[in-house]
Amino acid sequence: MGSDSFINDVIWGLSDPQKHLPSKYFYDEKGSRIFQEIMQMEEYYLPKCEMEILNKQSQKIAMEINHDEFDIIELGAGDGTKTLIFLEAVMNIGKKITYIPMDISEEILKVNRQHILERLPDLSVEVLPGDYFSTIRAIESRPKPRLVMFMGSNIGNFPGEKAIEFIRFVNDYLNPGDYFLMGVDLKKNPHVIRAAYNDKKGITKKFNLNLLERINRELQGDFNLKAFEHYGVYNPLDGAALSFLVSMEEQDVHIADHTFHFDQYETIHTEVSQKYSLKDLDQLAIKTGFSWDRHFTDRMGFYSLSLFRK
Ligand code: AVI
Repeated sequence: MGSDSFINDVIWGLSDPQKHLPSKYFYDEKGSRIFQEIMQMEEYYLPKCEMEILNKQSQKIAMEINHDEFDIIELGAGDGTKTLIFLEAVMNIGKKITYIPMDISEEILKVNRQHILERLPDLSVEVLPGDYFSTIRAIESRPKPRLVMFMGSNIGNFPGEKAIEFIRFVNDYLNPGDYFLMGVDLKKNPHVIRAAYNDKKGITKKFNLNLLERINRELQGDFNLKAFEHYGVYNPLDGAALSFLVSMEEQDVHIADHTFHFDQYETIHTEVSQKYSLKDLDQLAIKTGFSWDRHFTDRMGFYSLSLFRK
């Protein structure tokens, strides 16, 4: 089923007058490895900022949650390294919690569980593997109040109105008095944002090009990777960092039974990484059905952990 929708999405995206490919396909095994490299990059400030907020303000965030006992559901939890800091802070102020990490990868959830329990052996952890658009349904039958977490600035990869749709979708699974905590990259000096998506070592370029490589590998495409350049741009007018692959020559590319023509300098749009201001986030909270919000930022004001209450 997976590769079926991959081929359909690729054919659909490359048939559009402005060619595009969905960024979710970056993350095959190789792409996930390159993403780990991105997370270590000097220019890519996002993980460092999120970590700083978690280290310094987890207790403050935890104190805002008006429940003594609740479930913590994390969407796209990964290995839980960062969340551990938050969970520990919540437990340290005497709250009773169950942690429910959701992730597409069953493997990573095993690592997550082991990791968390080594440090917090008394915590109840119930992993839920699968696509969180489906696994989130499981929380409906749980009677306790809940906090849903969505970290890592992943909300930024939902283009335009899709971010609103997604948060509304999460909101539908919450009851009044439940919370949503989201990691968000903030609008800032445009040079800083631009550099984060145009690193000197070319790791982001490798990440972007891997999408074409993946099409070659899995869909028997014949992209000539040397004929494409990475182009990352940040537009301060709307706060969108956009990534493109630029065809440096006129060429035809074949995938399955299809031929796609590229003019010289024609682009494929591969990703949006939306940046928000704190005012944008207040608006977002209102638009998505929340009645209260608070922002916890790092000392540079680059990044926010934003807490919304329904
Ligand atoms: C996963 N996501 C939040 C990253 C971002 O910043 O949009 C993906 C990424 N793309 C290029 N560098 C990092």
